[in-house]
Amino acid sequence: MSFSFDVLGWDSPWADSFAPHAAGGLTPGRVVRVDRGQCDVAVSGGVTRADFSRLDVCTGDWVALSGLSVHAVLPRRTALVRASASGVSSGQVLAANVDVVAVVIPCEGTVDLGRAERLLALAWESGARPVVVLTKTDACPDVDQVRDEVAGVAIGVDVVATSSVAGTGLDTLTAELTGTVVLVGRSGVGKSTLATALTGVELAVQGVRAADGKGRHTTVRRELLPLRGARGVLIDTPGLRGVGLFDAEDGVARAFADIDALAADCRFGDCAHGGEPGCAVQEAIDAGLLPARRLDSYRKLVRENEWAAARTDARLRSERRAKERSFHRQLRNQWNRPGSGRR
Ligand SMILES: Nc1nc2c(ncn2[C@@H]2O[C@H](COP(=O)(O)OP(=O)(O)O)[C@@H](O)[C@H]2O)c(=O)[nH]1
Ligand SMILES: [Mg+2]
Ligand SMILES: [Zn+2]
Repeated sequence: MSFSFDVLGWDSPWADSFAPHAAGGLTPGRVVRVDRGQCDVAVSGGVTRADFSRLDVCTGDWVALSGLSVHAVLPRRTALVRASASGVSSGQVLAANVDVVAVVIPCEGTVDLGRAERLLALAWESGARPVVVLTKTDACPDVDQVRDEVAGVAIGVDVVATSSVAGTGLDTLTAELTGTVVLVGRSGVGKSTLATALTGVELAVQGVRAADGKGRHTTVRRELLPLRGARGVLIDTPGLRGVGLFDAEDGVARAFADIDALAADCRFGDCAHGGEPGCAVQEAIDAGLLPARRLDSYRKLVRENEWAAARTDARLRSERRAKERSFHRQLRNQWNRPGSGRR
């Protein structure tokens, strides 16, 4: 597969950002796939495999190549980040330099609104524009009802109903997608099927588990592919089971802009909307203007975010302490070394 730099989103700000590397004789490229310690980089004229030891490289990054290794990662414009499962004091970057985050929600069973809210907070926090994609509408008896329900939690976000099987809604969706698009959502919601419809590239789609007990095909890597019609590129992601928020205060505020607006009228500036007097948010619930479920969801995400922040602070503090200790030890050893003049 080959990508044009225009389709990949190369523009004059990227060229400026790359200029010092160009002066050093390095080559620009965009990471289209990451494996253990190696990545595929789209360069002018094709895709090359490169090493990237000791660098934090993610699908979507623009990099400077020196031969067959990544020498530097250009500063990211946007990044989709979740709290890393390992508990280190950093987030895990799921995709870099994304313009549109498509939150994928299937029209089947009861819609998990809390999950939609969480993914929207993550999407807003990335700095990219969120859009909600409803999938599998062919299997849904009342798409309008689902759309209304989801629209109620997707403030300021377009909701597009699609069926990859029936081929409906795909033109409307395509019109929404420009630049670098990433699909996020739980495993099985139809991301890879949709990605195949939007790119024309056959992707691993989950099959029904075969009778012989063979494993299902699932997406295991984040992979960047050109969208049909040369309008941009798409990143398909493996299903996200856990999507912890990491440093996502602004994202939560954007995702809950309705509550944020109400909160401006609470009597106390630091109102937690948990029964304080003069709480405009509680009043809105009592008046039937805001679902209590949505406030619960908001408070849960705020608490989670605060907890993650506190944990990060604690970890950073202990990392700093460990560094200080080792520094003191080093000093001590230096002083105690024979010939240091102080024995
Ligand atoms: N009825 C219906 N099923 C779909 C549609 N899109 C995907 N599926 C099915 O949903 C399952 C999961 O799809 P997949 O694309 O692998 O989901 P992913 O895990 O999010 O990448 C597969 O069995 C698909 O055939 C659709 O538009 N309609
Ligand atoms: Mg998949
Ligand atoms: Zn309040």
